[in-house]
Amino acid sequence: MSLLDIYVLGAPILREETRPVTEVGPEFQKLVDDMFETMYAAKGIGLAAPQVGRTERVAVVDVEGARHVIVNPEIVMREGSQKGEEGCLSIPDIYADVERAMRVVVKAQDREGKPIEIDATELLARCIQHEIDHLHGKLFIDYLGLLKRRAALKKWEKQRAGDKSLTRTVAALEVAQHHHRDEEL
Ligand code: K2U
Ligand code: ZN
Repeated sequence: MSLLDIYVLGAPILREETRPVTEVGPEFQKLVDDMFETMYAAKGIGLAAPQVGRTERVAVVDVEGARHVIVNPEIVMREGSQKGEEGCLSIPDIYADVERAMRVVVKAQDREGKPIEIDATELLARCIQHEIDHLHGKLFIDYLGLLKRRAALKKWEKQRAGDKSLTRTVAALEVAQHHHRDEEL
């Protein structure tokens, strides 16, 4: 598995529509594995293909251990509302409150292309809505009012301080030290 570069705000790919996934062969499954590894290394709980420069309509999520690969996802039911703080791995260090549906039911395919249905609430619902937005070129800052969005973009430009690169590299996680003392003895 490999760590992929994350595209940041300003990279055109983040604003493009993704293409429906039509085959889930080994190359696709390697992309999914690399997306999970990159998401964990970046300390995210979701990651969508455009964020790593790919146009496939696929995202990965891991919210409190609920791990999902969502291929060609469609929200078929929305219920209630929740307001909560969001960030984005493509817009580091910018946070703002976003209103989302409290509950969503999503029809998608899994990493083998099998149809799945996910009934999610709270943070998992928020994360899935955030990722599906990515698959249609939408970012959480698009939901902010004019003043809040301007403030966020001003902060983003300031912290970029002239850095024009459109990608960021993610530091590999410390390799988990497996303590098998008894087996070593
Ligand atoms: O898609 C992404 O950029 C990863 C997002 C997903 C996300 C955003 C807002 C709320 C839930 C999920 C985040 O950067 S992952 C970082 C994070 C971790 C825990 C809670 C909120 C955000
Ligand atoms: Zn994001």
